[in-house]
Amino acid sequence: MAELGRREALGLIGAGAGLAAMPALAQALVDLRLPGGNGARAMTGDFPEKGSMILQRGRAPLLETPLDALDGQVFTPNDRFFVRWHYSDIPTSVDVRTFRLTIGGAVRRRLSLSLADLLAMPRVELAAVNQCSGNSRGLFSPRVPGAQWGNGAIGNAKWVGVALRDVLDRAGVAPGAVAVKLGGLDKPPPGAPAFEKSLAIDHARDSEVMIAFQMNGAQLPLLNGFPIRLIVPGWYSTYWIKALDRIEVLTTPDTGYWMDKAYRIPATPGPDVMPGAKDFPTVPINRMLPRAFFTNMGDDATVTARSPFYIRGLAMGGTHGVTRVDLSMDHGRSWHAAPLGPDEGRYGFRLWEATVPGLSPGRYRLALRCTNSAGQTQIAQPIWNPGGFMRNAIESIAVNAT
Ligand SMILES: Nc1nc2c(c(=O)[nH]1)N[C@H]1C(S)=C(S)[C@@H](COP(=O)(O)O)O[C@H]1N2
Ligand SMILES: [Mo]
Repeated sequence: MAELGRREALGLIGAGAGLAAMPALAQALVDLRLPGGNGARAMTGDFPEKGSMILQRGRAPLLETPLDALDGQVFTPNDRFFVRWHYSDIPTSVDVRTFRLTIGGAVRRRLSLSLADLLAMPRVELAAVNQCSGNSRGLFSPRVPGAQWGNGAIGNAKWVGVALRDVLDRAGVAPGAVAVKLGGLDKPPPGAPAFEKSLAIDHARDSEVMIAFQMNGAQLPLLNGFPIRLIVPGWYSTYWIKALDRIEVLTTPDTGYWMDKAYRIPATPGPDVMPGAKDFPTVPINRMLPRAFFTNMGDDATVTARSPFYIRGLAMGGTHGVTRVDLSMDHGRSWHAAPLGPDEGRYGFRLWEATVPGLSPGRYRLALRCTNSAGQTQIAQPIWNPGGFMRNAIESIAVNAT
Protein backbone atom coordinates (compact mmCIF):
# COMPACT_ATOMS: atom_id res chain seq x y z
CA MET A 1 0.00 0.00 0.00
CA ALA A 2 2.68 2.39 -1.10
CA GLU A 3 0.54 5.45 -1.27
CA LEU A 4 -1.62 5.51 1.81
CA GLY A 5 -0.08 5.44 5.23
CA ARG A 6 -1.85 4.82 8.47
CA ARG A 7 -3.46 8.00 9.62
CA GLU A 8 -4.04 8.49 13.28
CA ALA A 9 -4.09 11.99 14.32
CA LEU A 10 -4.95 12.20 17.81
CA GLY A 11 -6.86 12.28 20.90
CA LEU A 12 -7.23 15.81 19.82
CA ILE A 13 -10.60 16.00 18.23
CA GLY A 14 -12.25 13.15 19.93
CA ALA A 15 -10.91 13.70 23.37
CA GLY A 16 -13.41 15.92 24.90
CA ALA A 17 -14.33 19.51 24.61
CA GLY A 18 -11.03 20.77 25.93
CA LEU A 19 -8.96 21.65 23.02
CA ALA A 20 -11.27 22.65 20.37
CA ALA A 21 -13.90 24.50 22.29
CA MET A 22 -11.31 26.57 24.03
CA PRO A 23 -8.33 27.64 21.97
CA ALA A 24 -5.07 28.11 23.83
CA LEU A 25 -4.29 31.52 25.27
CA ALA A 26 -3.32 34.58 23.40
CA GLN A 27 -4.51 33.54 20.00
CA ALA A 28 -4.71 36.26 17.40
CA LEU A 29 -8.13 37.49 16.40
CA VAL A 30 -9.42 38.09 12.92
CA ASP A 31 -12.39 40.31 12.04
CA LEU A 32 -14.64 38.85 9.34
CA ARG A 33 -16.52 42.18 9.08
CA LEU A 34 -19.92 40.55 9.11
CA PRO A 35 -22.70 43.05 8.43
CA GLY A 36 -24.68 41.68 11.37
CA GLY A 37 -21.76 42.28 13.75
CA ASN A 38 -19.89 39.78 15.95
CA GLY A 39 -17.34 39.10 13.22
CA ALA A 40 -14.34 38.59 15.54
CA ARG A 41 -12.95 35.05 15.51
CA ALA A 42 -9.91 33.45 17.10
CA MET A 43 -7.17 32.01 14.96
CA THR A 44 -6.26 28.46 15.91
CA GLY A 45 -3.32 26.23 15.16
CA ASP A 46 -4.57 23.45 17.40
CA PHE A 47 -6.06 21.03 14.87
CA PRO A 48 -4.14 18.02 13.59
CA GLU A 49 -2.56 18.44 10.15
CA LYS A 50 -3.79 22.03 10.04
CA GLY A 51 -1.88 25.30 10.18
CA SER A 52 -3.36 28.60 11.27
CA MET A 53 -7.12 28.58 10.69
CA ILE A 54 -10.10 30.74 11.65
CA LEU A 55 -12.00 28.99 14.43
CA GLN A 56 -15.72 29.03 13.66
CA ARG A 57 -16.53 26.11 15.96
CA GLY A 58 -14.49 23.50 17.80
CA ARG A 59 -16.85 20.51 17.80
CA ALA A 60 -17.88 19.46 15.27
CA PRO A 61 -14.98 21.32 13.65
CA LEU A 62 -15.69 24.29 11.43
CA LEU A 63 -12.40 25.86 10.38
CA GLU A 64 -12.29 28.69 7.89
CA THR A 65 -9.39 29.40 5.54
CA PRO A 66 -7.88 32.85 6.12
CA LEU A 67 -7.34 35.12 3.13
CA ASP A 68 -3.54 34.86 3.23
CA ALA A 69 -3.75 31.11 2.55
CA LEU A 70 -5.68 31.79 -0.68
CA ASP A 71 -3.40 34.53 -1.94
CA GLY A 72 -1.14 34.08 -4.95
CA GLN A 73 -1.75 30.40 -5.69
CA VAL A 74 -4.56 28.45 -7.31
CA PHE A 75 -4.11 25.35 -5.16
CA THR A 76 -5.03 25.79 -1.52
CA PRO A 77 -2.48 24.08 0.75
CA ASN A 78 -3.90 21.01 2.50
CA ASP A 79 -2.92 22.35 5.91
CA ARG A 80 -4.90 25.55 5.34
CA PHE A 81 -7.89 23.93 3.58
CA PHE A 82 -11.21 24.68 5.30
CA VAL A 83 -12.96 22.03 7.38
CA ARG A 84 -16.63 21.38 7.92
CA TRP A 85 -18.31 18.48 9.71
CA HIS A 86 -21.93 18.25 10.82
CA TYR A 87 -21.58 15.77 13.67
CA SER A 88 -18.91 15.72 16.34
CA ASP A 89 -18.35 11.95 16.17
CA ILE A 90 -15.83 12.08 13.34
CA PRO A 91 -13.07 9.62 12.50
CA THR A 92 -9.92 10.33 14.50
CA SER A 93 -7.96 7.43 13.03
CA VAL A 94 -8.42 5.06 10.16
CA ASP A 95 -6.72 1.68 9.80
CA VAL A 96 -5.86 1.50 6.12
CA ARG A 97 -5.53 -2.31 6.26
CA THR A 98 -9.07 -2.97 7.44
CA PHE A 99 -10.87 -0.02 5.84
CA ARG A 100 -13.51 -1.07 3.28
CA LEU A 101 -15.76 0.81 0.88
CA THR A 102 -18.98 -1.12 0.35
CA ILE A 103 -21.19 -0.84 -2.73
CA GLY A 104 -24.66 -2.25 -2.35
CA GLY A 105 -28.33 -1.71 -3.12
CA ALA A 106 -29.45 -2.19 -6.73
CA VAL A 107 -26.26 -3.78 -8.03
CA ARG A 108 -25.47 -7.15 -9.60
CA ARG A 109 -22.71 -7.91 -7.07
CA ARG A 110 -22.24 -6.32 -3.69
CA LEU A 111 -18.66 -5.12 -3.36
CA SER A 112 -16.40 -4.51 -0.43
CA LEU A 113 -13.29 -2.76 -1.72
CA SER A 114 -10.06 -2.29 0.18
CA LEU A 115 -7.87 0.73 -0.37
CA ALA A 116 -5.47 -1.54 -2.25
CA ASP A 117 -8.35 -2.48 -4.60
CA LEU A 118 -9.06 1.19 -5.27
CA LEU A 119 -5.39 2.07 -5.75
CA ALA A 120 -5.12 -0.68 -8.38
CA MET A 121 -7.89 0.82 -10.55
CA PRO A 122 -7.37 3.31 -13.42
CA ARG A 123 -6.83 6.82 -12.06
CA VAL A 124 -8.38 10.13 -12.88
CA GLU A 125 -7.09 13.57 -11.97
CA LEU A 126 -8.86 16.88 -11.81
CA ALA A 127 -8.57 20.33 -10.22
CA ALA A 128 -11.80 21.33 -8.52
CA VAL A 129 -13.02 23.98 -6.12
CA ASN A 130 -14.59 22.64 -2.95
CA GLN A 131 -17.03 25.28 -1.67
CA CYS A 132 -19.51 24.98 1.17
CA SER A 133 -23.10 25.80 0.17
CA GLY A 134 -23.06 28.33 3.00
CA ASN A 135 -19.75 29.96 2.13
CA SER A 136 -20.14 33.71 2.87
CA ARG A 137 -23.37 33.08 4.81
CA GLY A 138 -22.17 35.56 7.43
CA LEU A 139 -22.51 38.29 4.80
CA PHE A 140 -26.24 37.68 4.37
CA SER A 141 -28.43 40.57 5.34
CA PRO A 142 -30.78 40.14 7.08
CA ARG A 143 -28.80 37.52 8.93
CA VAL A 144 -29.73 33.83 8.67
CA PRO A 145 -28.98 31.00 11.13
CA GLY A 146 -26.07 28.63 10.51
CA ALA A 147 -22.29 28.92 10.50
CA GLN A 148 -21.44 32.58 9.99
CA TRP A 149 -18.72 31.95 7.41
CA GLY A 150 -16.80 34.77 5.77
CA ASN A 151 -15.52 34.01 2.27
CA GLY A 152 -13.13 31.26 3.39
CA ALA A 153 -15.28 28.11 3.31
CA ILE A 154 -13.68 27.42 -0.06
CA GLY A 155 -10.52 25.87 -1.46
CA ASN A 156 -9.16 24.37 -4.65
CA ALA A 157 -7.10 21.20 -4.91
CA LYS A 158 -5.80 18.78 -7.47
CA TRP A 159 -7.61 15.54 -6.74
CA VAL A 160 -6.46 12.09 -7.83
CA GLY A 161 -8.64 9.05 -7.48
CA VAL A 162 -10.91 6.70 -9.39
CA ALA A 163 -14.06 7.53 -11.32
CA LEU A 164 -17.21 6.73 -9.33
CA ARG A 165 -18.48 5.32 -12.61
CA ASP A 166 -15.74 2.68 -12.70
CA VAL A 167 -16.56 1.57 -9.18
CA LEU A 168 -20.29 1.40 -9.99
CA ASP A 169 -19.58 -0.52 -13.18
CA ARG A 170 -17.56 -3.04 -11.24
CA ALA A 171 -20.58 -3.69 -9.06
CA GLY A 172 -22.89 -3.54 -12.07
CA VAL A 173 -25.76 -1.08 -11.71
CA ALA A 174 -29.07 -2.94 -11.89
CA PRO A 175 -31.88 -1.80 -14.23
CA GLY A 176 -34.19 0.73 -12.61
CA ALA A 177 -31.48 2.55 -10.67
CA VAL A 178 -32.29 6.25 -10.22
CA ALA A 179 -29.80 7.54 -7.67
CA VAL A 180 -26.64 6.76 -5.74
CA LYS A 181 -26.53 7.43 -2.00
CA LEU A 182 -23.23 7.98 -0.22
CA GLY A 183 -22.17 8.05 3.42
CA GLY A 184 -19.00 8.24 5.50
CA LEU A 185 -17.38 7.17 8.76
CA ASP A 186 -18.77 10.02 10.88
CA LYS A 187 -21.66 9.05 13.14
CA PRO A 188 -24.81 10.94 14.06
CA PRO A 189 -25.88 11.29 17.66
CA PRO A 190 -28.61 8.82 18.73
CA GLY A 191 -31.83 9.39 16.80
CA ALA A 192 -30.31 11.76 14.22
CA PRO A 193 -30.07 10.84 10.53
CA ALA A 194 -26.65 9.84 9.16
CA PHE A 195 -25.09 12.49 6.95
CA GLU A 196 -25.86 10.91 3.58
CA LYS A 197 -26.26 12.58 0.21
CA SER A 198 -27.39 11.36 -3.21
CA LEU A 199 -26.63 12.03 -6.83
CA ALA A 200 -28.88 11.15 -9.76
CA ILE A 201 -27.61 7.96 -11.43
CA ASP A 202 -26.54 9.71 -14.66
CA HIS A 203 -24.63 12.31 -12.69
CA ALA A 204 -22.93 9.62 -10.60
CA ARG A 205 -21.91 7.89 -13.85
CA ASP A 206 -20.70 10.99 -15.74
CA SER A 207 -17.05 9.85 -15.28
CA GLU A 208 -16.06 13.20 -13.70
CA VAL A 209 -17.48 12.48 -10.26
CA MET A 210 -14.63 10.72 -8.50
CA ILE A 211 -13.52 9.02 -5.34
CA ALA A 212 -10.29 10.81 -4.42
CA PHE A 213 -7.44 9.42 -2.33
CA GLN A 214 -4.99 12.20 -3.14
CA MET A 215 -5.25 15.94 -2.57
CA ASN A 216 -2.50 18.19 -3.96
CA GLY A 217 -0.14 15.23 -4.26
CA ALA A 218 -0.56 13.98 -0.69
CA GLN A 219 -3.01 11.77 1.13
CA LEU A 220 -6.05 13.60 2.45
CA PRO A 221 -5.88 15.15 5.92
CA LEU A 222 -8.17 13.28 8.32
CA LEU A 223 -10.26 16.39 8.72
CA ASN A 224 -10.78 16.58 4.95
CA GLY A 225 -11.93 12.99 4.62
CA PHE A 226 -8.99 10.57 4.79
CA PRO A 227 -8.72 7.98 3.35
CA ILE A 228 -11.16 8.69 0.49
CA ARG A 229 -13.79 11.29 -0.34
CA LEU A 230 -16.20 12.05 -3.11
CA ILE A 231 -15.40 14.90 -5.56
CA VAL A 232 -18.36 16.32 -7.45
CA PRO A 233 -16.83 18.87 -9.84
CA GLY A 234 -18.80 22.09 -10.14
CA TRP A 235 -21.24 21.16 -7.36
CA TYR A 236 -21.34 22.44 -3.80
CA SER A 237 -19.35 20.38 -1.35
CA THR A 238 -22.33 19.17 0.65
CA TYR A 239 -22.22 16.28 -1.86
CA TRP A 240 -18.48 15.70 -1.42
CA ILE A 241 -18.85 12.95 1.19
CA LYS A 242 -15.73 12.63 3.34
CA ALA A 243 -14.31 9.40 4.76
CA LEU A 244 -16.60 7.70 2.24
CA ASP A 245 -17.29 4.11 3.32
CA ARG A 246 -20.58 3.16 1.69
CA ILE A 247 -22.40 3.60 -1.60
CA GLU A 248 -25.95 2.43 -2.16
CA VAL A 249 -27.64 2.34 -5.54
CA LEU A 250 -31.31 3.32 -5.18
CA THR A 251 -34.33 2.50 -7.33
CA THR A 252 -36.43 5.24 -5.74
CA PRO A 253 -35.39 8.81 -4.96
CA ASP A 254 -33.57 9.44 -1.68
CA THR A 255 -36.07 10.75 0.87
CA GLY A 256 -33.53 11.02 3.69
CA TYR A 257 -33.30 14.15 5.81
CA TRP A 258 -30.14 15.56 4.17
CA MET A 259 -31.71 15.49 0.68
CA ASP A 260 -35.36 16.05 1.46
CA LYS A 261 -35.23 18.61 4.26
CA ALA A 262 -31.76 20.16 4.43
CA TYR A 263 -29.58 21.84 1.80
CA ARG A 264 -32.51 22.95 -0.30
CA ILE A 265 -32.75 26.22 -2.19
CA PRO A 266 -35.74 28.16 -3.47
CA ALA A 267 -36.83 26.94 -6.90
CA THR A 268 -36.45 30.52 -8.17
CA PRO A 269 -33.70 31.96 -10.34
CA GLY A 270 -31.01 33.30 -8.15
CA PRO A 271 -31.98 31.41 -5.90
CA ASP A 272 -33.51 34.44 -4.30
CA VAL A 273 -36.61 35.08 -2.18
CA MET A 274 -37.85 38.03 -0.12
CA PRO A 275 -36.24 38.06 3.31
CA GLY A 276 -38.49 36.20 5.70
CA ALA A 277 -40.25 34.22 2.95
CA LYS A 278 -41.36 30.69 3.86
CA ASP A 279 -43.31 27.87 2.22
CA PHE A 280 -41.90 28.37 -1.26
CA PRO A 281 -41.05 25.41 -3.50
CA THR A 282 -37.48 24.16 -3.10
CA VAL A 283 -35.00 21.92 -4.90
CA PRO A 284 -31.78 20.32 -3.62
CA ILE A 285 -28.82 22.69 -3.91
CA ASN A 286 -26.70 21.77 -6.91
CA ARG A 287 -24.30 23.61 -9.26
CA MET A 288 -21.98 26.40 -8.20
CA LEU A 289 -21.96 29.85 -9.76
CA PRO A 290 -19.05 32.11 -10.78
CA ARG A 291 -17.30 34.09 -8.07
CA ALA A 292 -14.17 36.22 -7.79
CA PHE A 293 -12.26 37.36 -4.72
CA PHE A 294 -9.57 39.85 -3.82
CA THR A 295 -6.83 38.01 -1.93
CA ASN A 296 -3.91 40.41 -1.42
CA MET A 297 -6.04 43.26 -0.07
CA GLY A 298 -8.96 43.36 2.29
CA ASP A 299 -11.76 45.88 2.63
CA ASP A 300 -10.69 49.37 3.65
CA ALA A 301 -7.18 49.00 2.31
CA THR A 302 -4.83 51.98 2.24
CA VAL A 303 -2.59 52.72 -0.75
CA THR A 304 -0.16 55.53 -1.51
CA ALA A 305 -1.85 58.24 -3.58
CA ARG A 306 -0.49 58.73 -7.11
CA SER A 307 1.48 55.48 -7.15
CA PRO A 308 0.30 52.43 -9.03
CA PHE A 309 -0.58 49.42 -6.88
CA TYR A 310 -0.87 45.74 -7.57
CA ILE A 311 -3.97 43.73 -6.78
CA ARG A 312 -4.73 40.09 -7.37
CA GLY A 313 -7.04 37.34 -6.39
CA LEU A 314 -8.86 34.19 -7.44
CA ALA A 315 -11.85 33.43 -9.58
CA MET A 316 -13.95 30.33 -10.15
CA GLY A 317 -16.49 29.62 -12.85
CA GLY A 318 -18.70 26.97 -11.19
CA THR A 319 -19.51 24.29 -13.79
CA HIS A 320 -17.75 26.17 -16.60
CA GLY A 321 -14.29 27.69 -16.84
CA VAL A 322 -13.50 31.31 -16.05
CA THR A 323 -13.31 33.36 -19.26
CA ARG A 324 -13.17 36.90 -17.84
CA VAL A 325 -12.50 38.73 -14.64
CA ASP A 326 -13.37 42.42 -14.79
CA LEU A 327 -12.70 45.29 -12.43
CA SER A 328 -14.74 48.42 -12.00
CA MET A 329 -13.96 51.62 -10.13
CA ASP A 330 -17.14 53.45 -11.03
CA HIS A 331 -19.79 51.25 -9.41
CA GLY A 332 -20.14 49.01 -12.44
CA ARG A 333 -20.57 51.62 -15.16
CA SER A 334 -17.36 50.53 -16.88
CA TRP A 335 -15.43 47.29 -16.56
CA HIS A 336 -11.80 46.51 -17.37
CA ALA A 337 -10.57 42.98 -18.05
CA ALA A 338 -7.87 41.74 -15.65
CA PRO A 339 -5.16 39.44 -17.03
CA LEU A 340 -5.69 35.81 -16.01
CA GLY A 341 -3.14 33.25 -14.86
CA PRO A 342 -2.78 29.81 -16.49
CA ASP A 343 -5.87 27.66 -16.93
CA GLU A 344 -5.52 24.71 -14.54
CA GLY A 345 -8.89 23.19 -15.43
CA ARG A 346 -12.39 24.53 -15.68
CA TYR A 347 -13.51 23.45 -12.22
CA GLY A 348 -10.55 25.00 -10.43
CA PHE A 349 -9.49 28.47 -9.37
CA ARG A 350 -7.95 30.88 -11.86
CA LEU A 351 -5.62 33.67 -10.78
CA TRP A 352 -6.29 37.23 -11.89
CA GLU A 353 -4.13 40.28 -11.33
CA ALA A 354 -4.07 43.96 -12.19
CA THR A 355 -2.04 47.08 -11.64
CA VAL A 356 -4.20 50.04 -10.77
CA PRO A 357 -2.77 53.38 -11.95
CA GLY A 358 -2.01 55.97 -9.25
CA LEU A 359 -5.12 57.47 -7.67
CA SER A 360 -5.51 61.00 -6.44
CA PRO A 361 -6.18 61.17 -2.71
CA GLY A 362 -9.64 59.94 -1.81
CA ARG A 363 -11.76 56.92 -1.10
CA TYR A 364 -12.60 54.52 -3.92
CA ARG A 365 -14.58 51.32 -4.34
CA LEU A 366 -13.10 48.51 -6.40
CA ALA A 367 -15.54 45.89 -7.69
CA LEU A 368 -14.75 42.52 -9.22
CA ARG A 369 -16.83 40.36 -11.55
CA CYS A 370 -16.22 36.88 -12.96
CA THR A 371 -17.83 35.50 -16.13
CA ASN A 372 -17.66 31.85 -17.18
CA SER A 373 -17.65 30.25 -20.61
CA ALA A 374 -21.40 29.66 -20.43
CA GLY A 375 -21.91 33.42 -20.00
CA GLN A 376 -22.93 33.15 -16.35
CA THR A 377 -21.72 36.11 -14.35
CA GLN A 378 -22.20 37.96 -11.07
CA ILE A 379 -24.58 40.76 -10.19
CA ALA A 380 -24.19 43.47 -7.59
CA GLN A 381 -27.45 42.83 -5.75
CA PRO A 382 -26.98 40.09 -3.12
CA ILE A 383 -29.57 37.34 -2.98
CA TRP A 384 -31.36 36.18 0.14
CA ASN A 385 -32.65 32.74 1.12
CA PRO A 386 -33.18 31.29 4.59
CA GLY A 387 -30.35 28.75 4.28
CA GLY A 388 -27.81 31.44 3.48
CA PHE A 389 -26.80 29.44 0.41
CA MET A 390 -25.09 30.28 -2.87
CA ARG A 391 -23.95 33.82 -2.26
CA ASN A 392 -22.16 35.03 -5.38
CA ALA A 393 -22.77 38.77 -5.42
CA ILE A 394 -20.04 40.97 -6.87
CA GLU A 395 -17.32 41.53 -4.28
CA SER A 396 -16.00 45.01 -3.72
CA ILE A 397 -13.46 46.61 -1.40
CA ALA A 398 -12.98 50.20 -0.30
CA VAL A 399 -9.51 51.58 -1.06
CA ASN A 400 -8.22 54.75 0.59
CA ALA A 401 -5.54 56.60 -1.38
CA THR A 402 -3.55 58.82 0.97
N1 LIG B 1 -18.88 12.43 5.90
C1 LIG B 1 -19.13 13.74 5.78
N2 LIG B 1 -18.85 14.33 4.61
C2 LIG B 1 -19.09 15.65 4.46
C3 LIG B 1 -19.67 16.43 5.49
C4 LIG B 1 -19.96 15.77 6.72
O1 LIG B 1 -20.45 16.36 7.68
N3 LIG B 1 -19.68 14.43 6.81
N4 LIG B 1 -19.94 17.76 5.28
C5 LIG B 1 -20.05 18.20 3.87
C6 LIG B 1 -20.03 19.64 3.75
S1 LIG B 1 -21.48 20.46 4.05
C7 LIG B 1 -18.92 20.33 3.34
S2 LIG B 1 -18.94 22.00 3.17
C8 LIG B 1 -17.68 19.61 2.98
C9 LIG B 1 -16.46 20.24 3.60
O2 LIG B 1 -15.29 19.64 3.11
P1 LIG B 1 -13.91 19.90 3.82
O3 LIG B 1 -14.11 19.77 5.30
O4 LIG B 1 -12.94 18.96 3.26
O5 LIG B 1 -13.53 21.32 3.45
O6 LIG B 1 -17.72 18.26 3.36
C10 LIG B 1 -18.92 17.62 3.03
N5 LIG B 1 -18.77 16.21 3.26
MO1 LIG C 1 -21.16 22.76 3.57
